[in-house]
Amino acid sequence: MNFSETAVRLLLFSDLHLDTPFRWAGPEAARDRRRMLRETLRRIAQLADELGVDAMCCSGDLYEHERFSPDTGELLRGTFRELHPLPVVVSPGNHDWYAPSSLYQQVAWSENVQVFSEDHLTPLPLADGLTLWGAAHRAPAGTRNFLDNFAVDRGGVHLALFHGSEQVGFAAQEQDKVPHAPFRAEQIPASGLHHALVGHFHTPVDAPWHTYPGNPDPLEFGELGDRGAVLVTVAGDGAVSRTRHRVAQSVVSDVTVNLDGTTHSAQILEAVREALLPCEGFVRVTLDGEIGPEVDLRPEDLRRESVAPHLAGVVVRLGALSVAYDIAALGEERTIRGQFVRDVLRAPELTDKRRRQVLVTGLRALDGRRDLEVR
Ligand SMILES: [Mn+2]
Repeated sequence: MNFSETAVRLLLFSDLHLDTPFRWAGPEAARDRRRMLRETLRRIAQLADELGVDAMCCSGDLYEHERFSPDTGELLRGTFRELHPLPVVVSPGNHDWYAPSSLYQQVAWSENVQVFSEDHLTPLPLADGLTLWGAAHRAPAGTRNFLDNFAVDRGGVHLALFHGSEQVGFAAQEQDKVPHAPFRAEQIPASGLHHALVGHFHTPVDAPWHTYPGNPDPLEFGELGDRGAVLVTVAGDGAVSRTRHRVAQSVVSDVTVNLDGTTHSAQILEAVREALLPCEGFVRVTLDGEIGPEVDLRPEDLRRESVAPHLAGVVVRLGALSVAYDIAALGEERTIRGQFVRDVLRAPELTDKRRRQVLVTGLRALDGRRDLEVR
């Protein structure tokens, strides 16, 4: 293929996280979610075929090292082999790090599969005049910046494929994580690369010098952005254009149910049922509003079987939920809880918010309720 005459087209994806545990879901729902990830891989491969791309590229976290099974290896081997002779190129990340124990070294890959295995960028000629540079994480943590002291050593157009944390995006994408293979965007052109195809951030990024496809099938609730597989078209002068394709096989959504004025638990059940009626797939329910003090609310009463048997999974969380106690009236009572209210109202060291939390939690405990920890 002579690259100067015709553009090269690559299908990029990352962070599929096959076999991820989905700890927030029950065992059955989690298994269902993992099946969806497998179907998403099949969909991406099918898309590569439909689009007639020149290569399929994965920038890491294809699967989870601690959790993969022989079935995962067969899924990957079979899916990639069916694409033969289309090149399939992988740069391992921090979850699918390259080692003797990894699938990358255990599976008998077809000859179209190329896995980068060095801890520094090495060249793979993709077409006449187009070089793809890739590297591997070789441990689950502590991988250094692949772009430090790197410079291309030949002419033509240069792309990089690796798993790493772009430093400006890092703060927004992962507040409390340690950066893996951190790099600065300006290092990409400075090293002679025209563009970097990267993985690790789950929220998609289309930056001038780099592209994060984002996880293609939902891993969490509340994921934003146009995630999926990215068709990357590379022109003869190194200019890159990107088209995003949705490939998700799971349906995941968020619903907020307002419980203002609720006085007993059957009303809550009804409200949640009604809100979930038009939904499908996996839904996270957030409860908010002000409920009466007598409501016996237990999230375990809101299991999928009782509120929405038509859904694949339901997760309930308490949002800005409060209890409508009449504090002034309670403070007049000649009772233990009246005394409790007076003591808390007099305590000088409490902020207003904290005072309210102590009152509501204490009053619920005095009512014999430990069901609801109020925020
Ligand atoms: Mn990662």
